[in-house]
Amino acid sequence: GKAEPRPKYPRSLPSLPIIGSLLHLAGNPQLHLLFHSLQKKYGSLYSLKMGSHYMVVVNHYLHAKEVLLKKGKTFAGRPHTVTTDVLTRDGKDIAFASYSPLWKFQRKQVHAALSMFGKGTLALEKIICREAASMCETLSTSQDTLLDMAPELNRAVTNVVCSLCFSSCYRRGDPEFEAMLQYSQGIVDTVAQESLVDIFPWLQVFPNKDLALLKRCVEVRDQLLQKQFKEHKEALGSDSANDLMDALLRAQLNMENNNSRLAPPLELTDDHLLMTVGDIFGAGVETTSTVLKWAVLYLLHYPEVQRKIQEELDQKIGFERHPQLSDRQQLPYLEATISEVLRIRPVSPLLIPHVALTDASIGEYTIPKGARVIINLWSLHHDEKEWDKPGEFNPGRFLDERGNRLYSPSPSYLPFGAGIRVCLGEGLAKMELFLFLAWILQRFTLEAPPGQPLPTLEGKFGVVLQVQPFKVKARLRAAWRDGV
Ligand code: HEM
Ligand code: PLO
Repeated sequence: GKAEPRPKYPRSLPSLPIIGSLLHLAGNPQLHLLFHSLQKKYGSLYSLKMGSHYMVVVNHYLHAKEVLLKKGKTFAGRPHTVTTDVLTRDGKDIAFASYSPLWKFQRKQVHAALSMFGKGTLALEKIICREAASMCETLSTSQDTLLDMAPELNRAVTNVVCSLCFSSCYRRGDPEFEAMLQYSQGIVDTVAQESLVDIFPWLQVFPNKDLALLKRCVEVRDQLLQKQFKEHKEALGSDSANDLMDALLRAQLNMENNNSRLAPPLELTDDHLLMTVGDIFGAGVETTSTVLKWAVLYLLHYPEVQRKIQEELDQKIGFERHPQLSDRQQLPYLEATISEVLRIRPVSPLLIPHVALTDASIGEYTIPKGARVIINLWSLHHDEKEWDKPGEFNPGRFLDERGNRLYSPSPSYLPFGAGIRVCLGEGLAKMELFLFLAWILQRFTLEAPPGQPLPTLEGKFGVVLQVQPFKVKARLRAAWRDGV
């Protein structure tokens, strides 16, 4: 017969020490930027082979969509790594678990619970507004002083997911909340970093003290989860499920009863249940609070954007009532600003690595089974062919000439990923971002500390693209000053 055409593999980086030195130059390795810039030399799709791990880096939206959408199931695997295995008890969660029937079941349960407690009802809107009100109170008491908004933003979003997961919330200064802030920061600082070691093992950038810190933080988190688990299990009634923990406990019970009909049987163990809640809790807090911090920082850099949002708020809502979700349609400029923040500083600049579950291809290139596929969202969102001056913060690109909202001005925009691994919290996150920002900006004008250079817009690469700490002055706007 005819000879098979020879497989064509993505171009591979020949001289790894070059990257090593680039990383050293960068000091703090900003992998998304490095992978973005390597396109100049190696094209938009290239590979790195290090030790036993073959990795492919995707920088173009056509390839990204092929991986996530067209061949989503083929590329739905996740790698095991040392740190994520510590965090998730060897991948018993959703985000860091590879594709399996049980993973599918976990996703489905969470999806159902989130829509049940979320968009269908007004309950979630009420919770978010309660937290927005409390945050605005705190901001007005520390008016005109320089304030790090991070803990306040963090408490607000924490309480939203706390309500959702456990029907509980924290007051200011609650020691358990302080402990939570600490462990979560510890996890963000250490988890998924060793993937660097996988790529550049000679760098030894992952010292053991980081692993020890991660283990300590995970232990604190696990105690907190365990306590909620126990309380919910004891209180579980026969009819109503009040939160995600209840919903999963109920699913676990149903499963035990119905398993005889399922072949092969699935088992949602206590570990799976806890790690699933841990995922939603962790994702719920760290992603949304990070975006809020980026939004505030960009408003300091672009006061004219802040002014425009406030004009829109004043016109469409005024000062007699609070913003609500049904105002979203009426506030396209605020919505466009949120979209632009998610473009210019994607929370998850390299997504979570995908793994090819079978031999596959991307474009004309052969991808072997087991390859790790990194989607560089940063490259998609900063592609000069798709975005006019991608480095510039310009909410206007998400509006048409009449000021109407453009949902996606370019196909090269995927802040929440796509396909079977798409973010589970997109709806929730968008509600929170809209309401928190609308509440804050209706009442306050945010200003940078006077007489100092503006805080840096440079992110810190990690499992989320973090904002470096900065302070703001929240000034009560004129209409609110005479006591409302
Ligand atoms: C996964 C973005 C908020 C839960 C992801 C992924 C991205 C993302 C890019 C990875 C997709 C992939 O690997 O292909 C965001 C952004 C958020 C946000 C930009 C905020 C603006 C949330 C919230 C929750 C959440 C609030 C929880 C309620 C998850 C989960 C996954 C995920 C569970 C893993 C899905 C899987 O692997 O199957 N998110 N997310 N996210 N997100 Fe979000
Ligand atoms: C954040 C710190 C928490 O303590 C644990 C945690 C759980 C789920 C992770 C989240 C962290 C970071 C953001 C992640 C999320 C799952 C999906 C989300 C990775 C590590 C994104 C943006 O992909």
